[in-house]
Amino acid sequence: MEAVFNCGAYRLDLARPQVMGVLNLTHDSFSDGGELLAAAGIDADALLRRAESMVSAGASLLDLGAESTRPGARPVSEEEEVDRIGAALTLLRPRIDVALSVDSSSPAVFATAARERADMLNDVRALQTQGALAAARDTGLPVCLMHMQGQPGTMQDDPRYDDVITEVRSFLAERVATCVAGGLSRERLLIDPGFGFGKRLEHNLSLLAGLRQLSELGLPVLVGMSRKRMLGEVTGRPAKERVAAGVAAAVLAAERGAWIVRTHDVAATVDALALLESMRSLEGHAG
Ligand code: 7PJ
Repeated sequence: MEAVFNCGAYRLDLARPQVMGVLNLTHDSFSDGGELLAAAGIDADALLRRAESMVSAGASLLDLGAESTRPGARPVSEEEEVDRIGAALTLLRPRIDVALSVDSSSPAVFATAARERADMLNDVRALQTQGALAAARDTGLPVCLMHMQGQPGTMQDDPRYDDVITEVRSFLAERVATCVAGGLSRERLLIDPGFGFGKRLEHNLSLLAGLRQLSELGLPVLVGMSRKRMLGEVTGRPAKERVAAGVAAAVLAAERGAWIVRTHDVAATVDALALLESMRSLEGHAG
């Protein structure tokens, strides 16, 4: 029987890794800040072109984010976030035929996302913001719950763990239980260890190596390592030169059971995962 994940208007094949393209509607993202914004808001031409090229490169989801979580980033007001996400969905929804995800922690943004026919919510705060769990539940959409230690502005100051895998897994298990108790069914949930969110290199590498232990929670796993500092620490390269390391990270994660890989570099990631999948099909291996 084919296993599918119901993602808004889309049904995604759980037996094959999926690629999620990142569309940043922020001025100060470290990886591609400001490229999709104009003085008056979103740059519609640039955004549509980027989205279309990610879809033709094989992305099955696109993730729209308007809040920068980078330490030191200018805070974006909820109103600004609602406006940018609303405008982006109004532009993309009729023109882009893949699942559209919204990267936010805000109840008002969740409501806008559902109204503008987004397919998924992606919350780096795992629905811990006041009112977020109920607002997400009411959208009927699936939600990715991510682990973060601390808060974006200060999370990299001094991250500490006794056992990072056990702590991240327990946090996610607790959030899943709370969400299910709050009316979000398990079928709507995904989990993410949150690479780079309150983690040193050694923590990120332990999580990557031990990713299988997160799949044991029985929920689809999403990972995002694309262009992140952990790749810079390993290669010595600046953000835009981390594509090869990011692709390697995507393959290592998918081999360890990750289902969705969130990336800025869709074409290269899709090709690399195609190799993994062709090898697996020869082995008669699934998952
Ligand atoms: C992640 C995210 C991630 C999920 C960002 C960046 C920073 N959402 N949003 N997982 N990272 N679920 O793209 O480098 O790792 S923003």
